[in-house]
Amino acid sequence: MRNVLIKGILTAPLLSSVCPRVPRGSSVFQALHRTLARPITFLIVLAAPGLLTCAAQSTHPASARPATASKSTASKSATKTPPAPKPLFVDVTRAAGIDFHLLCGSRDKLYIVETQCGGAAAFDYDNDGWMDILLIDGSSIEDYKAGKCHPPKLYHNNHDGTFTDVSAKSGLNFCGWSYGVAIGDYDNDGWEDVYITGYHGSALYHNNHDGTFTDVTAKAGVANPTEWGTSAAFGDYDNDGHLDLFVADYVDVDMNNLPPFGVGPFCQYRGIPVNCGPRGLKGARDRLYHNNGDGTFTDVTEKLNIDPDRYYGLGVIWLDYDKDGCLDLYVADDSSPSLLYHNNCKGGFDEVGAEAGVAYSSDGREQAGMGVDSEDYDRDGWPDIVKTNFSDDTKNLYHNDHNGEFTDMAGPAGIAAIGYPFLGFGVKFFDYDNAGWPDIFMANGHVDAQVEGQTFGVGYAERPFLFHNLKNGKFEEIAEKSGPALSKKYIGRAALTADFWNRGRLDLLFTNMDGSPVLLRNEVPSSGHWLRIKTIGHKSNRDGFGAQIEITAAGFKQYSEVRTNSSFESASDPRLHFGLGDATRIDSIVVRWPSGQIDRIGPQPADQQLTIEEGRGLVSNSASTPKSAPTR
Ligand SMILES: [Ca+2]
Ligand SMILES: [Ca+2]
Ligand SMILES: [Ca+2]
Repeated sequence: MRNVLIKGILTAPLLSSVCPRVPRGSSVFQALHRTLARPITFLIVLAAPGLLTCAAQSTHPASARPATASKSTASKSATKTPPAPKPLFVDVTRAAGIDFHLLCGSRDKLYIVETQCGGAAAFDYDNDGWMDILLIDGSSIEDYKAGKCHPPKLYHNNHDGTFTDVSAKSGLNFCGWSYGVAIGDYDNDGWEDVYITGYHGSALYHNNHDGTFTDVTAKAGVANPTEWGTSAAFGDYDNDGHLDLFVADYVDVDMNNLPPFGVGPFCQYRGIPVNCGPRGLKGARDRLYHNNGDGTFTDVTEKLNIDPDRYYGLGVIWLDYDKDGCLDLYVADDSSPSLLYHNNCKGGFDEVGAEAGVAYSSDGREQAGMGVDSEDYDRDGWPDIVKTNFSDDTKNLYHNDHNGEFTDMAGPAGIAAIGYPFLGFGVKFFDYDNAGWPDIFMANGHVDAQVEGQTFGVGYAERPFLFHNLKNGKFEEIAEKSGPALSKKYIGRAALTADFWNRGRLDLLFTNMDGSPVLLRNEVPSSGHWLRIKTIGHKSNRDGFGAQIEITAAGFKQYSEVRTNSSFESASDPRLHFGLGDATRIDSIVVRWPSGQIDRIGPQPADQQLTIEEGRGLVSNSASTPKSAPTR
């Protein structure tokens, strides 16, 4: 995460003495990929004279952008003074009964362990058909050492716009320093279970079907005891019907011997003393746990050669980018190459991030990846990837080229320049206006409190982004036009989407460092028609994670994959939501299950939820609320 100037100095000069783009997949590139993984090399390069010029070339063109972008935005808003439009999203956090304060060490963020808190999940823990909310708390160094607990808060959805804190009886009694959350029904009993990541100790909670959970970590063997877990995700990589678990692990630091604030080359940002790392610190190895189907997991990290270079793992998503029916895995790494594990459909993976074009920036630099999500934003039938990065860097919009490779379209799509000075964390594709085209939400917020008040155009608290899909491969960033809630500055971390009130609209929730989360109710005035699909697997995993769904409406196809874990330390509504625009019916639905089973459903009216079971097809449909017809 440390600044791109350091990254530029460290990486760009190595790629070539004249800084051309190194072709992806070239042997030179791959050799550099391997070389760059070793911290010792960074020090050598840093010390080498004459390399700063190249680094400056690499970073300069883009560094000129933020000033231009913000200037033009400012002048536009100053001259136009449009009437205040109706807000698209309204902050209902307090009105909904959410009363939560995220603790994550000191407000000055003196140590790296104080910078990455804030996991959150939307999931239906009691199977009443309404999405509930789980908010993960952090800790402080003092409390952690003293054994003082900061368990998560579970909020039950009351169906009337409010939530009730049911934490006390939930049994979700995590004690330690927690960061992220993954949701999945690991035992296929039809009830969602909870995995909470933590510093040197994560925990799996089994859902007891009565509003309580039991800590089954020890039996399951997923304690992740020596790593600092951040994001995690359930996905069935071997298609045996049991959800496996991937845990992104970040940095290997000793809580009793944390690197002193501001001391050393990796503890500076633009000349300001800040918390140290992750560069200069030992990475923690990501872990993959195979579900044995009997309530236990086997750590297959070493066997399957997962993260051998111990990159700084932060974001993770399971997706089938080549649509071969076997789930692949993409990991956003901080200050190191991001990794794409191609599933060989034989129980193993080949890491192909560099060849596929998703390991580095388009000009060959390591980036500081934070959050990640996937949808088919241009409706060509293939899943694309969005990834957030550190400040002084563009975020990535990786377009799936259908041949195993991706092209970063952030620049042409209009998300690169505006995002440059921002530090992005949680990120979600979601069709907020039900137009039929996925839009993008990004939660922003820096990791260094010391940047606040500086003059170089990077803030600590930052406003989020709402990128509206213009249906032509481009996006328009409209957060400041969408009302006061998205115009404010936050220190954003997790971000998730859910149809919290079963209205056929996707709402938002994101977390805010050292503060309250933000629950945003979707109030888009002219929302399109919609379809929501809940999947129930039988031979496949019960959640249906990994199922590929293609719908056709008004002559257009939309493609999506079932999952809950993505973004940053987050879990979103697992029910697939499709915006339909003006279409009042869906002509066909095709579900390809991880088992290989294909279910086809014929014409259906819009504006309802369908429950589709593997091998049985459509088993129930419900216009979830009688007055849920879209406002036209
Ligand atoms: Ca519920
Ligand atoms: Ca379960
Ligand atoms: Ca499995």
